[in-house]
Amino acid sequence: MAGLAGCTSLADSLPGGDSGLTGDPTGVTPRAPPSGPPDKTFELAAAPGTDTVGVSPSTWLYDDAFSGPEIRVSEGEVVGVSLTNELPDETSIHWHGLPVANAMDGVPNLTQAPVEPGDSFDYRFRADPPGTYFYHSHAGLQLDRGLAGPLIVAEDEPHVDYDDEFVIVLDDYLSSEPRPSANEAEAGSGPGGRGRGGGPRGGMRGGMMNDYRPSYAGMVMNGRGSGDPPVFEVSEGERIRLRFVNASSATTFRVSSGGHAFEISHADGRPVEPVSADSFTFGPGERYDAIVTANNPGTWAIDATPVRGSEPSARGVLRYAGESDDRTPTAPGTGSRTLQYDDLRAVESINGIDGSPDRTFDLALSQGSDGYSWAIDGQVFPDADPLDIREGEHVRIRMRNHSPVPHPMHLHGHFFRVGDAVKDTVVVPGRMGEETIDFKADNPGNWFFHCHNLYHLEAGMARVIRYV
Ligand SMILES: [Cu+2]
Repeated sequence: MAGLAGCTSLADSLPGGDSGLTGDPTGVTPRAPPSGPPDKTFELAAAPGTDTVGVSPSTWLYDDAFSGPEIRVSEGEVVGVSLTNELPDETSIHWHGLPVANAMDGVPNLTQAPVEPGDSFDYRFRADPPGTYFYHSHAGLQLDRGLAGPLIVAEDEPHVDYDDEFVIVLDDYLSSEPRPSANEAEAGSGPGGRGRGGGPRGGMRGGMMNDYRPSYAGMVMNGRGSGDPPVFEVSEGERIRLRFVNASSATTFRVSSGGHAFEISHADGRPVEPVSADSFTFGPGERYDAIVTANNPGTWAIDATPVRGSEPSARGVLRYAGESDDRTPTAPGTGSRTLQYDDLRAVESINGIDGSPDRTFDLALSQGSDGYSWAIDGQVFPDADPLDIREGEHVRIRMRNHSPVPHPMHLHGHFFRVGDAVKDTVVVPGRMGEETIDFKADNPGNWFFHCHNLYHLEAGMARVIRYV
């Protein structure tokens, strides 16, 4: 049996105890989902998969597609998605980055009851603001089985010009069942360990910290390994918008393209002043949109290289019309300009989240004292206090990372300011790295705030942000 500790134990930590689902334990009334018939409807079936790059019996997919089918809607539309659970476990869907009404946020036992095997659930939300998002299961380690897909909310009036676009979903791929890192403490004897290559990197043996990361079978771009890369065909003179999604569970990628610089136009879906970079790195849950100007004919590789893993890069091919399809793509050079958060300037107003905050949390990110759990300010979820805020407040969270590994911290239900950018996921670098986020408390409810490294989340690196 797969461990779903984060799922089954979550309710215990909630205000109101086991019954603390979408109820109203603090007297705060969450926003209602949009009423009336949806402008667009989609159906997604979550089921064990057959159509994958690998041969894993533990791959679970939406509509048997890896990545899941693209959901594309227009800005402002009311979207209905009917999820049918054909899995042997309970599940849910989270609309990562989109500030939906609390009851639609898809965190089992926090914002909804889990969707039981054989059951279905109708999600409804307004597609606003526009941007590059993704959807994924928020139950246990299901994301690492392949339950994720892109969600694109098209702008009415983009702030950058382009002729065509491609969505590029990056993922890490397991050939066996994902296991919680806690099992690593038992010398690989846990369930689901069959057939796994390698082992824990680190662990407490020898005094090393447990920097658990699974041994992935490979990295994929749009569900395809580097031996069979997706091809993005372009014509000379075009400007191409590439929507990059890091849908992985535990991989930070460095992304670059042969022969072309990126003009970064959006961070986590939100428009930024276009800024040029040869490469960018992004952690699990982050997205960047990049414009590429097709002014260098040929066949070029777009490579996404794991920053901390040893797996081969995921690869795509940028091919100009008329180029032979048997030409080997030219790999990226070692460009010098890597995007930094400080390069990002939000196009939108940051009114309400500039100036001094009404409330500040100082949170240390660290390894738990037992050597495998992960803590926020010394507390390991679900044995962790909620962070209480009030509607209308400007809330600041200062994070300091006392561990050597990066933590991609994600806030549900809200965008936040980081530097001069607006995002929903921020990587706090290891070795005393710091990041500060500011957000306006404008979406009442109980919201998850957690590390988007799935194995850190599962090992306790989460809190509930609670409106009181
Ligand atoms: Cu983490």
